[in-house]
Amino acid sequence: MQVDWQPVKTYEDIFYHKANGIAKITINRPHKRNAFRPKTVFELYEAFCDAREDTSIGVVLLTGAGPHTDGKYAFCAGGDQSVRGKAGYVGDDGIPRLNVLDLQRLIRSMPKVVIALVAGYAIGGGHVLHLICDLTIAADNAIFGQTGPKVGSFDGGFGASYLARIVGQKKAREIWFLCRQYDAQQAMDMGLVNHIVPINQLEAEGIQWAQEVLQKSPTAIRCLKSAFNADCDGQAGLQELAGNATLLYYLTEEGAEGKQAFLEKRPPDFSQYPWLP
Ligand code: S0N
Repeated sequence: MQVDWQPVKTYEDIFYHKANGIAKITINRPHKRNAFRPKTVFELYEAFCDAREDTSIGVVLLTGAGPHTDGKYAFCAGGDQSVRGKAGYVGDDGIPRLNVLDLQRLIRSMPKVVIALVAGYAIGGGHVLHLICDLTIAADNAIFGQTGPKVGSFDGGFGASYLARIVGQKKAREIWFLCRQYDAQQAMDMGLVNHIVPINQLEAEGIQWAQEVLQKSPTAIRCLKSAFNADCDGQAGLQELAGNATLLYYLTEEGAEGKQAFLEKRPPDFSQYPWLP
């Protein structure tokens, strides 16, 4: 399945396209196995915000450009270690950051379905990025793993606790403590991946899944996503779920009566709305 991707904006570290209700965001640093620097993350954040705000978009595909000139593919190899300073990843402004955490929260909380299309390496912070996505489709050459304890870092947030929710405590500890790499089938067996396809079918499969989602009710999908999140995300998760309840209430005549009465400077009349059991 193919669509006619239209470029949205030109960036330095990513590509950003849209077509048929789908946004496609591609990390474009194949010479670094698509490792992210602060600029990459700022660009990703901007594109994801645009996709969230665009009411014609229901699904975002997140993927990595490739193959590199050496023939190898990567989804993302995590934080760019060559710009890692003493207190975080350092951008052109000289300020150390770990701004990927903002991106993780945006992907998780946006009321659209985000699908990771993983070809090649999803390693370190790149592995956490695919983990955060709602669904993951892997190419048959995909390789998954964490490297933190090997390279002097760790993600104790979603990268640890949400990973454990998905693969279980024992397996999550194995993944982090041993820093092994796992192939697509092993990742599938752990529940990290929804589907595996040959590399040349990865994007078409992603489009197919996106189109299936797009046939469904946007409100049902947004409430379900926030309900899944609420289970793990504490008060922030409840805030998301409750925000959707408020949205639905605004859409009722009962909710509108309160606002209308205030604007008309009269007492509200809720008498026609039953106290349902
Ligand atoms: C991906 C790997 C396994 C691929 O191996 P392969 O195929 O042998 O290729 P290489 O020759 O190693 O790499 C090709 C070129 O790409 C460069 N490169 C690859 N990865 C990175 C990277 N992460 N940073 C910078 N450059 C990278 C290589 O240097 C090489 O370049 P040339 O050709 O010029 O030599 C293998 O590359 C690999 O293991 N990469 C490193 C993976 C890694 O350790 N990533 C960092 C892990 N940590 C994070 O991501 C932390 C960030 C984070 O998200 C976070 C979040 C929340 C809280 C805390 C953190 C945190 O931990 O800080």
